[in-house]
Amino acid sequence: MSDAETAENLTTLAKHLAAQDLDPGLATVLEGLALGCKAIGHRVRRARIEDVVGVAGGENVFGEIQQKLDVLSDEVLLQCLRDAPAAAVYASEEQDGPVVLRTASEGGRFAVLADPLDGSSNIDVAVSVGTIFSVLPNDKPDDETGMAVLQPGRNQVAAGYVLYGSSIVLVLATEAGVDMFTLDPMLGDFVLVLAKIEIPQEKKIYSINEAYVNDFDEGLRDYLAFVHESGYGARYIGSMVADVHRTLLKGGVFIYPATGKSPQGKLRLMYEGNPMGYVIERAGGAASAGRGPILDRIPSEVHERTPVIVGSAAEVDHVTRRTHP
Ligand code: AHM
Ligand code: MG
Repeated sequence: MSDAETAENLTTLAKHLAAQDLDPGLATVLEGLALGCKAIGHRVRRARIEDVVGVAGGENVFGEIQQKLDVLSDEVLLQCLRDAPAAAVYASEEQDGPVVLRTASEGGRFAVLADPLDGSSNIDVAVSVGTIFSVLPNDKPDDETGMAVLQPGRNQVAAGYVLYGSSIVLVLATEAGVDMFTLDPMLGDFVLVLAKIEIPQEKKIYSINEAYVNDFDEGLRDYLAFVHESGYGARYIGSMVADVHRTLLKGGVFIYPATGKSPQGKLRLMYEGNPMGYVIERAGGAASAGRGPILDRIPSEVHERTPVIVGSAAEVDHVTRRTHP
């Protein structure tokens, strides 16, 4: 079979979006994000090589390169969204505030939020990193301040992430469900590899930075005692996209809790908690901020943080039943 024939038999992201009968404007936004992530993936692959070139300039160059990669990833996404006719607003971890791309009268119908390169410090040791994105409807058509991004995660119309791991994987959640694509380096396209993903309802795996145990509240320490006594396995990569991706496919629970040092948690509600919460909920799992679902949190500012407990419904319940009885 020739390459061309093989390609015809593969479901690319574009083909998949068209088949889903998705809002065409939303499809252009998602395709813009996917294009940006291909470019980011290429840069991630070359990061160390560029670092070697950069070392000639001085000892701190690695740190600067990392920052450059964060900023570069942000710029790439922004550029791709400028070219997506329905993108209204872009907000990210790297921007001070929302960037207005176009108003509703100019066709701007969706707000996009992203963590352009989550876990970027892991690039140093060739550990997986990722891009996380969230898409909300532009519910403030006449507003030019970009405050359309301040909506609860429950309003998301799509969310997902791209994992730059041993392969480049796109997980996309929409109203229709959660699908997984792998970037085929030969075709240069994301191709569908797993449709309608459902997270296992339970699995004895917990994922938390347990080194902070002395900074955890009593309920969480009770939970850790429970898992230690109950035959659980521990997995913690320290790169949220990789930890959540494993949790989605294999089950278990990923926890980044509030701690004494970070009473609101470390992870950002709009760029990390909401999109990952949406993916996990659409796949049949649970996503808690401790006191209630992450997706129900009403944001008061774009960079705010949240505790994150996501994964198999039964495993999330084991945590929240002890931390918030
Ligand atoms: P970043 O946005 O600065 O990259 O930090 C987010 C990362 C997540 O990927 C990961 O889950 C978490 O930080 C790990 O934090 P810790 O080192 O405290 O366990
Ligand atoms: Mg991050």
